[in-house]
Amino acid sequence: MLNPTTIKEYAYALGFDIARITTADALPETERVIKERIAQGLMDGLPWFTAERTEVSCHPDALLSGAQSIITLAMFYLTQQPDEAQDNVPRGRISRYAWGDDYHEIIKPRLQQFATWLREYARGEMSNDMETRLFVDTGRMVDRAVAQRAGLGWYGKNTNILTKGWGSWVFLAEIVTNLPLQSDDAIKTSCGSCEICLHACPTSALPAPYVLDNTRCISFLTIELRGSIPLELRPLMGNLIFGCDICQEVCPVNKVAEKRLGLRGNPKTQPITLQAEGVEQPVTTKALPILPQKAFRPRETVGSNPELIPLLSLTEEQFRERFRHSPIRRTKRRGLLRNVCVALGNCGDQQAVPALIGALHDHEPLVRGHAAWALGRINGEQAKQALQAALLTEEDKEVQQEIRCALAAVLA
Ligand code: B12
Repeated sequence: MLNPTTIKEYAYALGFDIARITTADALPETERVIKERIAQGLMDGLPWFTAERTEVSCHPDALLSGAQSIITLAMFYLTQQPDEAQDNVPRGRISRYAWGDDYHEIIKPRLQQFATWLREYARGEMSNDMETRLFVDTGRMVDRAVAQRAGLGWYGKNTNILTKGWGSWVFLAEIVTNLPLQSDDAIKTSCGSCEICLHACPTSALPAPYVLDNTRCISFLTIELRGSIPLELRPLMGNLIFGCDICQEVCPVNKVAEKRLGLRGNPKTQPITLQAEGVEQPVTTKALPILPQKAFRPRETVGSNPELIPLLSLTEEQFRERFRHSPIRRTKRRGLLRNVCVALGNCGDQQAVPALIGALHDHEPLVRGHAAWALGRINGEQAKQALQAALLTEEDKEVQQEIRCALAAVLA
């Protein structure tokens, strides 16, 4: 059998922070739970997340014929926050994973390099060809369930995998292979009686431990939802414009990780890449070739709390340029501007009124509708007049309805 330590050393040398191995056995309990969640409507809004998908994702041999092992990997993204401006302009909040480049772009090339190396390393060990399949987030794989089984971390009550050293601030990835490898044991840690995350969620998207209601999760509402944000949830979203970290930020395990890495208590300390106590130390073996890879770093053009008003005047081209490598591309311009309108409505700042009046005439109905909502919430004579005028020319039925609701709020 191949030496699992050598495989893990290569993972660390490639820049992964945790590497563990589990079998490619099916995950019947995971399949049962996921199907139950789907049946309860808790995954509504994600049309691709079906029971049929689960029949593949929970059966690694359906992903790779003859699969025997899964190498589970984590890369932490607990970086220094780009300078948070203290001024009087309305600002939004972007979730931590989106401060830097899209993690799929950062992790995929490393997985490919890993697979190439593994093929070389396994040469002679296998009578048949060695096969691999690589996963990071988007594939039909249950990233968290296999990470838990491999002992990479444990399930937090907010449903994220918590790790020793980096808390839940890690991306997960896997290599499924037909190589037989010695597997690791799951770890016994749990959240104990702590339920801070459940109570912190502003939209009550965590109705019980280990249960997430996708339809209420701000991450879903700001990233995945293509249409209008439900009216009753908008006031609860604060200034979050892309993703949400609240259930992670309040987590005591995460706070310890942030402190350990110098990100709490002394905000000017540079983030460090040292491995935390209790976590396997990375060993860079010179004999193993490592190609340079792009690192996860916050990008200034994206920031973590951008000014909201200028975002409303982004053209399609400027949006593409500013968020070229960012996960924020996923919302498209119209999704981001929709979120910006909601955040501005929640800030309630009169400074935003002229820009929102401009957005009432955006070419996207989605943006016009949410701009109307924001104006209704900010209120004032200027907002009222603009809404009344827009109602005379607006042709889209849904937007007309948004304007009427906003006017009702203004006139109430
Ligand atoms: C769909 C999805 C979403 C959806 C839906 C979330 C959801 N309900 O799962 C939305 C868009 C909302 C979302 C949001 C986020 N996501 Co997401 N998402 C996924 C995706 C693609 C599938 C997740 C899935 O299978 N969900 C189905 C549910 C039912 O599975 P589950 O939550 O694991 O459920 C298990 C537990 O409930 C457990 N369980 C049940 N009962 C009990 C009882 C006990 C005692 C225990 C211990 C366990 C337990 O068993 C269930 C089945 O395994 C994965 C990538 C992947 N391919 O796996 C990323 C992934 C889960 N997301 C990730 C991230 C980073 C996020 C966000 C933090 C992004 C952000 N900042 O906005 C938020 C976090 C929200 C949250 N609290 O979970 C990371 C999580 C990394 C980590 N450390 O865990 C992943 C793994 C992507 C990656 N490769 O890094 N996500």
